[in-house]
Amino acid sequence: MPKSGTIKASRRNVLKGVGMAAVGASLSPAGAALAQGTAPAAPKGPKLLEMDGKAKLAVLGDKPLVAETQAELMDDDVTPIDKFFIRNNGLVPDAPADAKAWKIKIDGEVEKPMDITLGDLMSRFPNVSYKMMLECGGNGRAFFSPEARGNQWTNGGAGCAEWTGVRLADVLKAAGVKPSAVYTGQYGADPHLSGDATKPSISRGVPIAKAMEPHTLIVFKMNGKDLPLIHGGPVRLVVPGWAGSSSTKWLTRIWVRDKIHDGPGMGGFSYRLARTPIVPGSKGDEKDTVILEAMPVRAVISFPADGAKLSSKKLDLRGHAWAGENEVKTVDISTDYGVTWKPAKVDAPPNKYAWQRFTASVDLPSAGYYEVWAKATDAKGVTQPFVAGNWNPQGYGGNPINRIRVLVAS
Ligand SMILES: Nc1nc2c(c(=O)[nH]1)N[C@H]1C(S)=C(S)[C@@H](COP(=O)(O)O)O[C@H]1N2
Ligand SMILES: [Mo]
Repeated sequence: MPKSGTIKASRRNVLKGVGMAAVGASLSPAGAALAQGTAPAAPKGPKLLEMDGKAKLAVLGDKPLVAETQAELMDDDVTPIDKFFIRNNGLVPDAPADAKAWKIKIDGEVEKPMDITLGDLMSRFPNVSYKMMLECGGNGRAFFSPEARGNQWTNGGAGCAEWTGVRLADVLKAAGVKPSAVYTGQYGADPHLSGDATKPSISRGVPIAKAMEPHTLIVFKMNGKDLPLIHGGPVRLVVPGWAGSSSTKWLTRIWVRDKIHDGPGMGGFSYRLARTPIVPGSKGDEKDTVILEAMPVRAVISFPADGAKLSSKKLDLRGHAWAGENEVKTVDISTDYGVTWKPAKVDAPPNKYAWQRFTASVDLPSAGYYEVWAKATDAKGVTQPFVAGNWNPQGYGGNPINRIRVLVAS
């Protein structure tokens, strides 16, 4: 079977010849039932996160901590904090004793550089709330073949929280952006993995136009609660629809640059796509890359779980779809490996950059094994490929059609 969709999630186990059993065991009790009798022993699933205030997310890396949200935990309209994915590049800084005294520096190509406390920021500028996607640039990396370097995200490096903060545009306008401004250079308080606090773990930025977009926020609340430390509290950026790496956590400085920012995470192959398509598995040329900005269109079935055993041939499924800068127009469902498709019902987003609920009722023709596929298409007509294409060394932009496996009981 080609590596694609959810199938690749269990690739290692598939190679060991246990396939379905592995997925069933790792993703759902129902799946375990489905797998009964199909494999000699159910192998271990992914390591599950054990952290106060967090659900048992799938751990992709320990140091730095990286954990993704299983598809069946992506079912809420607004992702609860405990189910929200975690992506650190360095260590987690200490929580400040007084969050309101946390300082953010705005400098560089501005008329009036400032050092503003979080308390002042909250009271000086209008507070706004939006439900918006945050998605790791590497989401979908696990679907690339051959394997691309980095955390093997399936589709769970994404969530839609309600973020409250102030518009970065309002703050930059108060600082007086000079005509020479081109890009932001953003810094956080998290120490580098080596423990060297003077070395940034990552420092990314965005073009001034995206920084000035009214949904780009300096955020201090997540789902109405003080922003948790693990998600960048007390204050972070949220640059919605774009690779999550630009959404700097533990924000300490926005350096307005007169050129494209060159901090750690901006160079090499980091968050870059191949400008000219390269042979999968080849080295590529750093000079022939472009910066990854908006994330691609994606649908994820959140119910039922991959590997579910269904008691009826009638399946009411649901999930979420999103498309970076764009709105999702249609989601289509196939239960015959893409031969025929049926449109799902797609809800409008509550605001720009929120994910959209889709629901569908499908009648499976008989008892037995089926795959259910979901494919989203955005307002510009851009849809998802059957396999992760445009291979690049660090595996960005992998968004093949989502696939789950179900077994209809006889
Ligand atoms: N300071 C800082 N900001 C950061 C990161 C980081 O390691 N340090 N990781 C980035 C990446 S790659 C992503 S995908 C998001 C993840 O945010 P979350 O952990 O709240 O889900 O934060 C971004 N902001
Ligand atoms: Mo990320």
